[in-house]
Amino acid sequence: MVTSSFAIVSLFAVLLLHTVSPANCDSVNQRFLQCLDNHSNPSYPISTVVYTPNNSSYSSVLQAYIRNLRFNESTTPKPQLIITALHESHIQSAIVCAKQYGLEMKIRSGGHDFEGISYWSVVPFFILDMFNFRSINVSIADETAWVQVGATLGEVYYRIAEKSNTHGFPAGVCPTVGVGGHFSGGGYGNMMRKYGLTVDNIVDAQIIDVHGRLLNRESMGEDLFWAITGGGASSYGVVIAYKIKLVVVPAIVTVFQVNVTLQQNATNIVYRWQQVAYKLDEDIFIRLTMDVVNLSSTSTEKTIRASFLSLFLGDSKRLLSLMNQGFPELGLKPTDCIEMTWAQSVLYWTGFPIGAPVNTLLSRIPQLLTHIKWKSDYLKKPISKDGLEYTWKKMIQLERVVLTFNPYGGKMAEIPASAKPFPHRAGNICKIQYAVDWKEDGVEAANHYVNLTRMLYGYMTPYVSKSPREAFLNYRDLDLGINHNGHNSYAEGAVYGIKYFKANYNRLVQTKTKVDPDNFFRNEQSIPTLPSSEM
Ligand SMILES: Cc1cc2nc3c(=O)[nH]c(=O)nc-3n(C[C@H](O)[C@H](O)[C@H](O)COP(=O)(O)OP(=O)(O)OC[C@H]3O[C@@H](n4cnc5c(N)ncnc54)[C@H](O)[C@@H]3O)c2cc1C
Ligand SMILES: *[C@@H]1O[C@H](CO)[C@@H](O)[C@H](O)[C@H]1NC(C)=O
Ligand SMILES: *[C@@H]1O[C@H](CO)[C@@H](O)[C@H](O)[C@H]1NC(C)=O
Ligand SMILES: *[C@@H]1O[C@H](CO)[C@@H](O)[C@H](O)[C@H]1NC(C)=O
Ligand SMILES: *[C@@H]1O[C@H](CO)[C@@H](O)[C@H](O)[C@H]1NC(C)=O
Ligand SMILES: *[C@@H]1O[C@H](CO)[C@@H](O)[C@H](O)[C@H]1NC(C)=O
Ligand SMILES: *[C@@H]1O[C@H](CO)[C@@H](O)[C@H](O)[C@H]1NC(C)=O
Ligand SMILES: *[C@@H]1O[C@H](CO)[C@@H](O)[C@H](O)[C@H]1NC(C)=O
Ligand SMILES: *[C@@H]1O[C@H](CO)[C@@H](O)[C@H](O)[C@H]1NC(C)=O
Ligand SMILES: CC(=O)N[C@H]1CO[C@H](CO)[C@@H](O)[C@@H]1O
Repeated sequence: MVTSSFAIVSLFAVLLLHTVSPANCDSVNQRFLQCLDNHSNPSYPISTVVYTPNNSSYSSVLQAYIRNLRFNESTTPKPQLIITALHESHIQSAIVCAKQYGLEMKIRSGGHDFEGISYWSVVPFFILDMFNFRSINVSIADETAWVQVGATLGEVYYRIAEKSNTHGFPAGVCPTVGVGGHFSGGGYGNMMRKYGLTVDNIVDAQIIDVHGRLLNRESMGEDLFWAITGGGASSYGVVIAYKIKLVVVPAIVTVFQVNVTLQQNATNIVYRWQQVAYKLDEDIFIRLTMDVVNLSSTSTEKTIRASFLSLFLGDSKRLLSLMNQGFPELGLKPTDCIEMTWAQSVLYWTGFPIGAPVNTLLSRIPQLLTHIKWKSDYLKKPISKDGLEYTWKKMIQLERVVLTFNPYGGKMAEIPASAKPFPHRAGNICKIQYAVDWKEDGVEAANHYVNLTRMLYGYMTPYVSKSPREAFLNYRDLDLGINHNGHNSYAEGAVYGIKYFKANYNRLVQTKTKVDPDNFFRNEQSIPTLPSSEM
């Protein structure tokens, strides 16, 4: 706590320093632009994709992929320029010139980073925006696909579903999330108990490294391939595309959502969920979300609503029989079960009405665009009924924080913790997430709501993983520690690195030191390099 509040205070100090020196930036900018031109491939002139604050489209290009309005404030530091790369040579020029002028490069694909670190920084920076790299080539014959980083998950799902109703891919549940950050940071979704994480289903990648070389899995080597499948690619290079292995899904899947309040025995059912959800047949995934609601439409008294949202890879008959055996306490009824295709289930899970056309997956308009703060935790032992009741009491006091448990077990528990940088495998009941969103702009509202997640996170301390208190990289959380000047030591990086990666942190640092010894690819929570004496 001491370290993180210090980090936050210092962050704002640095932020103030940098907002008052625009004159200097302009001349850097001119030379930087000239450098880009000098290194531009004449067949693909870079000037057509460079936006400075002078271009009338600069603000709309910047805002197009801001997916957390907490970082859409006038006080949010702005990039000196944005390069909306259309060709690999644009990426190579950006790297060469950023190295030459010491300008920090932020890489943005879908812009869903919870802390917005793909599009703002406390030091002078520019954005390499990858949204134009969005081609997807699906081969049902090979059961693989090449997917560029600027594609969204919804586009990936749609392109698969267009060719086959018995193939799918295990990635996140929100269709507008970008491939670049999601795939490089782990990626989980409602098929993880059957097929593992997104990164467990990636077979190749293309990356541009600090020397501007375009590498594939074979030429980058297994260490780097391992690092960019869960360790966050932004410490290592610019990923262009990933090759994924499709998975088999039934032509008909079943979904349900059952809600119960405290008055409807929620405490007992939630208690039971913790014991069974991670042990059920791996075709069943039941997400548990708890929020605070009014007791009734005529009462202002508060209660907790526990919502059980499920995807089952099979028909409703088999689901009902498995639930009767494994989790009868939920009381699932035939009328709760809805059969549909896998692609339709993606839309159902993200809140679209039943019957929404499948091409809704192609929409890049986020369903929820607001101010957000999320945090994560891991649960290793069931919380006692007393512990649950204490949690409900605290949630009702805070009112706005939504608590979600995503069950692990199944395939997740079979994959070794070192197979990928993501270490949270066997021994976890579920991942916990804390989420709050709000409508009001401004620092005051942000401080108020962000504090709510920190308070609940504090109350949950006795129940969750310890030493380290584990966290999920794709749920980026700057409260866990921050890299002020872009040059963390091994120990400073370990403050957040061990929470995200546990023992895998070491291999990430060693790989980083090998492929980017001068630490060009850096951000607020990047992997540090080792001094040469420690190699
Ligand atoms: C509404 C919402 C729902 C979510 N649901 C899920 C979910 O179901 N499952 C889950 O696992 N996660 C989920 N997430 C988290 C999400 O996976 C991460 O935020 C992810 O990093 C977003 O990827 P992006 O490309 O959209 O983000 P960006 O903000 O573009 O990038 C995130 C990070 O990756 C880096 N990066 C991006 N592209 C590249 C690249 N091409 N090369 C190198 N580095 C790159 C960025 O620099 C940044 O550090 C959700 C997030 C949101 C906001
Ligand atoms: C760009 O190239 C021109 C002509 O070769 C050279 O004079 C200039 O210094 C270069 N500028 C930068 C910023 O690289
Ligand atoms: C922006 O325009 C102003 C005046 O129109 C000019 O002085 C400045 O150099 C331009 N900056 C860039 C980065 O093009
Ligand atoms: C982001 O901020 C700009 C400038 O204040 C505003 O015009 C825009 O509407 C905001 N974006 C969203 C989605 O609210
Ligand atoms: C998909 O195929 C097209 C045409 O061959 C090619 O231009 C594109 O780069 C491919 N995309 C990926 C991600 O491999
Ligand atoms: C509540 O749950 C407990 C434990 O599962 C069960 O024994 C009890 O019968 C349930 N009560 C009601 C009213 O359903
Ligand atoms: C719940 O009650 C509050 C008053 O405490 C009221 O403002 C709010 O609109 C109610 N919410 C719903 C969903 O009815
Ligand atoms: C169940 O709870 C969820 C919140 O988790 C809510 O969105 C949904 O509308 C609820 N469903 C019903 C039928 O009340
Ligand atoms: C949240 O705000 C309250 C009231 O200002 C304060 O006492 C508390 O320390 C804050 N908690 C955290 C975790 O920041
Ligand atoms: C994309 C685009 O139109 N960029 C222009 C922005 O403005 C500079 C000059 O200031 C032009 O060179 C770019 O072509």
